[in-house]
Amino acid sequence: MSDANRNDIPGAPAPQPPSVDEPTTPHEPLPPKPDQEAPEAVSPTGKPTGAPANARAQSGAYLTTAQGARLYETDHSLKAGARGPVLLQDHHLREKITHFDHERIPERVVHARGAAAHGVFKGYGTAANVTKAAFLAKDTETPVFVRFSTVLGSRGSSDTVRDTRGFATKFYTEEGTFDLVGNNIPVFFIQDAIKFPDIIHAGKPHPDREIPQAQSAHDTFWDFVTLHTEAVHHTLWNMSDRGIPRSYRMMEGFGVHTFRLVNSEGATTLVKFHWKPKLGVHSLTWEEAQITNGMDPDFHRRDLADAIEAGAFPQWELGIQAFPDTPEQTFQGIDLLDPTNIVPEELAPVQPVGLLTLNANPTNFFAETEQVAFHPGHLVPGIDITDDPLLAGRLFSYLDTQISRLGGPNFAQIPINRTHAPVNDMLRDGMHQTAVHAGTAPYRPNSLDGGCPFLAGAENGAYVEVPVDVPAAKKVREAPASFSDHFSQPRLFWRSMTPVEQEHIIAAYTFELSKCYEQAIKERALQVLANIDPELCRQVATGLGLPAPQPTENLADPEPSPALSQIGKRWPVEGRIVGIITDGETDLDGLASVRRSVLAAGMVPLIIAPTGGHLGAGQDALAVQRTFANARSVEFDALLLAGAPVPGADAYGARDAKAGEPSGPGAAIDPRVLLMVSEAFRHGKAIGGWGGAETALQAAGITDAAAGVVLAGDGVSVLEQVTQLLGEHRVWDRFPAAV
Ligand code: HDD
Repeated sequence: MSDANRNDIPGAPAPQPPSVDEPTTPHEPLPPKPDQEAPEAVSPTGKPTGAPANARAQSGAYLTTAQGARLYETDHSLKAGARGPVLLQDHHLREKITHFDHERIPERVVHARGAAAHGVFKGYGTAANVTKAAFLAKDTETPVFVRFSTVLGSRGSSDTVRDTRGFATKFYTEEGTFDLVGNNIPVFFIQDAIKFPDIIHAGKPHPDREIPQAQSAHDTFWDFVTLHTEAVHHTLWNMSDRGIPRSYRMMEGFGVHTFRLVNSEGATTLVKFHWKPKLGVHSLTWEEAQITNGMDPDFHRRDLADAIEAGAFPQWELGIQAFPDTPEQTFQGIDLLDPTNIVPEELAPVQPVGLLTLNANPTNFFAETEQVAFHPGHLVPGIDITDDPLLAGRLFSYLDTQISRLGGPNFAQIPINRTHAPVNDMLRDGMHQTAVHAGTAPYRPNSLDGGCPFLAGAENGAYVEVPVDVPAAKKVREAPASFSDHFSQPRLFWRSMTPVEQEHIIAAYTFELSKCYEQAIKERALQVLANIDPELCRQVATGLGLPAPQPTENLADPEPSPALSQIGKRWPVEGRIVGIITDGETDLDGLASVRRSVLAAGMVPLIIAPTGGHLGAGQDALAVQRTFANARSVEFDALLLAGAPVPGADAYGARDAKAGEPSGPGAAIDPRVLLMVSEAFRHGKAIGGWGGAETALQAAGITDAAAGVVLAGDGVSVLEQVTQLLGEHRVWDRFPAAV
């Protein structure tokens, strides 16, 4: 268009004189225009992050197309007449359906099912002697995003399956993002990443029928873990109560590998990372887990989100076990490069270095929980890797899988994955590029973009390799001899369990192996168990109806590690769920004061009544949260039976008895109440009652003298004792039990 023509257009800008600068003159890169900036993360708490307003996905009050054109209707396709054919020219219809057709992305190849939360990590500054990583070395706060997951199940599978749980933390530090991609079990199935596809193929559903979902109780899993005896230790942890956590809030987390920390003097220390939950480590019983799979497949996801929403923010202390960085990379004979090993805490105490608090739920599951991408190779200055061969393969796998899962190499620009440190990389273009890179010289050195970006120098840079000696060696495909002890650590774990925990392990092996069809696999599994402990083997063999083989290994005699047991301590009760069963005759004043006391103890009271609605009327009316129809014992950590006003009177639905039904005390008590009470009793839960509550207990076959059953005149004193019992998680005296 000529200048003469442009001037013809009303309002067109006047022509500018040509630039006097040569286009090749070096200059600082121009900042991107505001409307070209990549979207910023929006604070989960709704607080401004400094992100430009145009970064929000939704703005304006009107429904629009993706191009911002306002729509006047969205429920009817454009047609030639109300009964006529739909017209192809309907852009809104095509855009809406096309976008919907592409809403799904591939789920993670492992850890597909998860739940996440935002939070903050407060470094105590106590790690300064071992690392220069500022978020650990300084008394400072770092934003975090944590995703918990199961490993084997697909995205829609149940939460409470027997499996390892992922515990992945993204620290948005000022020095770049550090990801600690760990599990709730401190050891791994395999010692070399080259076997990872194999163990996962074995654990995932069978390729012909795609069953069973999210289970290890099938032939291929047990085939693999009995043929690869390095898997024995991790499998034993999975068969223990650690495989069925009560809540994500009540799990430990482990970095698993040994990492190398570097301090400001350049001195190095080998460490293992541990997350210790403030609420203690607690598990479901196997029967609870199975019932929960049906009653509430989202149990763990809901539990985490509800607790955070209620302000019961879960917390974990981060700790490290520190070992001298010797050329052997062993500690008291334990090979630190073997990820099937733990170092007992009694030998190397876990030293606290910071506190994690999860305080905000994600705003959008897909944008955050689904699209977050962790990587064990995301390191900051002061944290380095070791030569653990399992870790080496991971360093390759995560970026690789994410390119496929997140549709190209630019997923670091997705809001949840964006570092909080300034980014000036030389990575350019590619699918889903949302940044508008300025400048002309994405290479170094350059003389065009003012020489920018500059290098940090070894002092401040990340990925400054510690110059450790690599012994002169031949290329081989083999493991060191020290990797071949597969039984002494499992034996250590077994011997560190209390009798109740051992009972659960025996039941778990018996259940899982009974689901295998191949006799040879069961027999091989029994041989493995004999090499852990003959009594464990004998009891599982009895359950399977098979002979118990003799050990083929020399059984080690390790010192037990009491720190591995979950039982015997007292823990805070915050966030515990207390179910209160009522009926139409419950004394409402007493009920209200018990409810207040539950809340005052930081727990969650849920009133269960025959029908929904309210108990009482007016200002003092109490909302019913669960009914006999939708409640099940597994939802509650403790059960209270709010007594009938007249002691001894039939209660809990008794008045609904139909003619012809058996009579007598408790005979007509609603069977759903009896089921709730008897399950809670069987699962070792504290049960309290007052007033006429004993009627229901007796009808459920429970005597008031039974362990963990509290009966008293008023609800508040019952609750006090029940709260004491809850501090120990379960009434362990009721075990070994039928579950
Ligand atoms: Fe892995 C995901 C933890 C070994 C390959 N892994 C993944 C997640 C966790 C772990 C928590 C989910 C992260 C999230 O929430 O998005 N993985 C571990 C631990 C391991 C381990 C603690 C051993 C110590 N993993 C491991 C090996 C390989 C992988 C040996 C491959 C050689 N892991 C992957 C993966 C995943 C993954 C395929 C799937 C989705 C993803 O990475 O982003 O790359």
